[in-house]
Amino acid sequence: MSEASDLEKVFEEKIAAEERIEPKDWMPDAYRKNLIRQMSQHAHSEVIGMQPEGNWLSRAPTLERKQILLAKIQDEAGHGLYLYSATETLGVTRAELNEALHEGRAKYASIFNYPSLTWADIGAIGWLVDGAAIVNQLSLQRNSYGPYARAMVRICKEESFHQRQGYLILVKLCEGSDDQKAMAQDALNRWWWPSLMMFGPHDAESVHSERSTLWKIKRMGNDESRQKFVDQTVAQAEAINLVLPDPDLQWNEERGHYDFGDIDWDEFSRVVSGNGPCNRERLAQHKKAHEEGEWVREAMSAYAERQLGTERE
Ligand code: FAQ
Repeated sequence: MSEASDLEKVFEEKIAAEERIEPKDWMPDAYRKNLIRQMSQHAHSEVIGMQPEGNWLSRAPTLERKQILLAKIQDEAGHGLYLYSATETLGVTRAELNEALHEGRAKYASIFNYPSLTWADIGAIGWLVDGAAIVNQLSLQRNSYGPYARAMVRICKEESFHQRQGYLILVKLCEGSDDQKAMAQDALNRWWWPSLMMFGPHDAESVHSERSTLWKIKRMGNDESRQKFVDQTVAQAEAINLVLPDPDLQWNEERGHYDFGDIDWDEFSRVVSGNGPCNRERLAQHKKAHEEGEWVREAMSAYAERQLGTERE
């Protein structure tokens, strides 16, 4: 047997035995590339995802709310950092990953191309967007690549706090005046369908699912995760008297799940291909922040080089 097929056999055996693949292990090139794609997109989502919430930092209704929101947004930056670092273990640099984002070769989650128009949107983002992210990410804790799976553990714990802080914002609004209740319902109406799109296309349309499932990069299908999210969210909406904006939503006794309406896949394609309500703004803001940070990167690498020089002397 050739050396290459020996290596491939060891890799496949590890996957079958639920062992983790680590950075120095041999792995097929397609496995490496697929991981770089998914993990870097995930990292970009965490970082771009700070923008809609950052929009409300200066207008949070109380100092306490501002502190909570600030902490949440800082957590998202941290998630981006763990994920970029984990992606770098696959032999790609952070500069290359950012370049791919800026040139439109890498994606980020479609949801962050929608505007945050009112304070209730901050509640809806925490409740729904973090809620959807957790469903997906809990399963990713069991993915086959060690650095990615381990990064997910802390990220999920933090997302859980984020989901609760968002839901609490809506609980408060729903206990308030008629205008406040209407504001909460309006935010839900606008964020519900984009949240369902976060899970990606139906499994039958998914480009990467089959390969990713075989390699245990993905542990749950897009449709299964989406269904799980719908099932858990219905009761949460009912508890605060909000109505999910879907006339087709109903419990299906036979399936033991909620049935729900069709997603507007044309809208999804538009947003993913760069033509959502805020795509240009989000990318322009990211590029601006990146350019403004140039001097920090230069200073850090000059410092690192100097340290290295001192150690060699
Ligand atoms: N948006 O073949 P599939 C968060 C693309 S973190 C944009 O099914 P896959 C925290 C997909 O990339 C949220 N593009 O792909 C937070 C592929 O295009 P490509 C992010 C999407 O990878 C909260 C094509 O469509 N979470 O929210 C989307 O097997 C609040 C075909 O799709 C993650 O990234 C989409 N929604 O399954 C932060 C989790 N869906 O690459 C701040 C990790 C699909 O060939 C505030 N990622 N596409 O050009 C995953 O689990 C997977 O990548 C999926 C997609 C499930 C998202």
